[in-house]
Amino acid sequence: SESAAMKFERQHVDSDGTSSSSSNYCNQMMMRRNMIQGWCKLLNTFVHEPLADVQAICFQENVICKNGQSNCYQSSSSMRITECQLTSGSKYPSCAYRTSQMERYIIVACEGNPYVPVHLDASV
Ligand code: PAX
Repeated sequence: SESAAMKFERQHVDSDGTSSSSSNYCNQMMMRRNMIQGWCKLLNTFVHEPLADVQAICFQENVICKNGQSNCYQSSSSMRITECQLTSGSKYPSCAYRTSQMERYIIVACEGNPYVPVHLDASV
């Protein structure tokens, strides 16, 4: 079955994705990565950097997570990301997303041994 680390990679890492020039990127990726399952996820971030660079964030600046836990880390460099925001009025299973490219520091929660990202907390 899928580990938490594998689920994070499926939902949040698209290293080869060109910083998504297509306005259809999110509609395609949310489907292709099996994220339209029972409901429309409101917000999802894809990171367009090498997996090793995303995994390395677990050893960068320790910050408090939104839920108060202390296992969050902020990237020391800004990263190329695409944010997928559910458009108002879209109804499952027709989840429609707005695609926005940006350059942000990302904050991930890490767990396990090896210590790897399992949750994307925010981009700042
Ligand atoms: P998740 O379900 O929140 O977390 P996501 O990141 O894809 O998934 P399982 O066993 O799967 O339930 N975990 C933690 N979660 C939160 N905080 C800490 N510190 C933590 N440590 C471990 C995946 C797993 O990580 C575990 C948690 O128990 C889960 O284990 O975000 C809602 C979703 O939107 C995404 C990120 C979330 O999905 P919210 O609003 O609750 O923070 N998302 C959110 C995003 O992609 N981009 C964004 O900018 C924001 C704000």
